[in-house]
Amino acid sequence: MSADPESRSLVQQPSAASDETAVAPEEKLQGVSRRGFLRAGAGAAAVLMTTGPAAVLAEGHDHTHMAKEAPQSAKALALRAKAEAEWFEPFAEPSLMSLESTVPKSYNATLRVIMVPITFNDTLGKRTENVRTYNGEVPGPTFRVRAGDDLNVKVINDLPKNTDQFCGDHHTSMNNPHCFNTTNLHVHGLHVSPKEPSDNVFVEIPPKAEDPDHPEKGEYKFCFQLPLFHKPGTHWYHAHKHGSTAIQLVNGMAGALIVEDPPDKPLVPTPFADVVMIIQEIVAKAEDIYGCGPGQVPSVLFYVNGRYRPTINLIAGEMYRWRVINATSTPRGFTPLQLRMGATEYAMRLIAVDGIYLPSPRDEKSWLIAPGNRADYLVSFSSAGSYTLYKGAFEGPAKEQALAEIKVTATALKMAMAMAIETPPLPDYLRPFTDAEIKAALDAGKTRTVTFDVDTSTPNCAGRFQVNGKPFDPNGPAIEVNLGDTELWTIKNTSGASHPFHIHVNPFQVIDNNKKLIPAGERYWQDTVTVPGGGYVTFATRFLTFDGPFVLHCHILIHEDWGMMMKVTVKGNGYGPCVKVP
Ligand SMILES: [Cu+2]
Repeated sequence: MSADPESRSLVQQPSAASDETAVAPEEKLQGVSRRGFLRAGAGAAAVLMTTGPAAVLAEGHDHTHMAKEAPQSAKALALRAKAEAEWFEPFAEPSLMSLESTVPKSYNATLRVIMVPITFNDTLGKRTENVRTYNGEVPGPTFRVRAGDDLNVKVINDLPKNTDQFCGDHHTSMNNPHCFNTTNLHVHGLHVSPKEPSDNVFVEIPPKAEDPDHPEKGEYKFCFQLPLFHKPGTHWYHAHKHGSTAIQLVNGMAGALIVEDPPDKPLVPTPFADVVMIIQEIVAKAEDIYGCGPGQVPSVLFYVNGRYRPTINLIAGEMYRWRVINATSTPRGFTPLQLRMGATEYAMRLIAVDGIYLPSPRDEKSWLIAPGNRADYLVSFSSAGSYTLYKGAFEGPAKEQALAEIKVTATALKMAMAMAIETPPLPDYLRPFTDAEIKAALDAGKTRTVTFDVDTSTPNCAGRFQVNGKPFDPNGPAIEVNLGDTELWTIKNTSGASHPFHIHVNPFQVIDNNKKLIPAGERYWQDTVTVPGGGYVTFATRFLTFDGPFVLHCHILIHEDWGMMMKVTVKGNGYGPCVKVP
């Protein structure tokens, strides 16, 4: 959405002071200045926009179409009012994680994994189901940290004992979903060491209840030391224990992990509010997520921050940063994100993908956010109105669904903002690939092909989902690369449907998306890319900073649990876990 081209005033008006707005003072949290955020209910956090340089307004998008909307019939309005009364809740952000600090830039936090009853109110009716959560919340609380921070997270597994049939039989059960109450923690998008006790997804934390004499086995203390040069951005954390990843995610075990912009190089202009929006499907029972084959899984609804079609209240003329995280785990979760009023689609200004700023913002009416992906937008509405944020239809079971209602109110005080967007510069390790670097990698034979395969000859789904023709084997051969190398990888998808490829630790830039060459100026960084059925994606990547083993996998996490994952080992002398990286 763009501001009204007629309004070129850059004069700062006082914050629109409606009943729904409160100016939150700069909040001092453990010695680190942190901004206020949108809070439960309709409250809007407020940081007054700073006066930016005078700027030419961006092209307007379809706002003239608003006048063409046909008035809704009285019956339609009555039905909508009834639906709103029954389901629609106010928007709420996830809670903010409490970070305790004894030393500057070193924080301690606790994630307690517990089964709690959560009540859902949606088209399936009002019901209460027991789900696995972090700290009893769906989604989990939001972490906000900065480059150079040392984040220590203690995970306490207070889930009940494992009772599922394949738990405890590692030999035959590796790619059968198993041990639904054993967990671990992955920091998706962070450039940190993959070695224990950092971002190692081979860690297994059993429920404390399994060994009452040794409750310490049910606790694990992770440390995530962010390099001083770490990129800012929207990242996330979630459980990643092979065999239970998908069930724990669809229960709700995911949360935002925001690396804030450097204070000396902020996003300009400063958004009025900085809002986390986590898209989740919520399914309580394992049998409802791991049903093998069409028709064996129930239809699923999608939620934003644990709420069904929440209503987001915004003020016309203000600019909002939306940090959208796709935390879904099934083929239904592909989300082309769209903003509409009636049948009219509006472009939203995309500024970052997978947490990393784009070389220049782009206006997108429909942007595919696959399971695992993030997308950051700047949105500003020029006038009052009601809009709907949609998860558009994708392939097969990925049906269209309204995700949130957006109500924009105008105030007499607030003029639409003209703005030139300046994003913080990327750190050197994310400099774009030059043709020379790509050619050098080609000449040195630093190319590799990875295939995602679905072997339909298997009797059930366990082991059917494969990488390079084999289901996941943690003890099998790994893809080995050298620290410091640039490589060109082609990910081929031999199946008939799309799969989102994800790799840990280092992001990549796609240079060829299924025969569409991406020019240097349009490339951007990502850690998850959708590989179309029968197609391929070629990307360039650098293995930097950290050595050790990690994984690549399909981010449709039921596929990962069924075997679509492979180990990657970076050889060399990189920084170890929990070590300051200058
Ligand atoms: Cu997949």
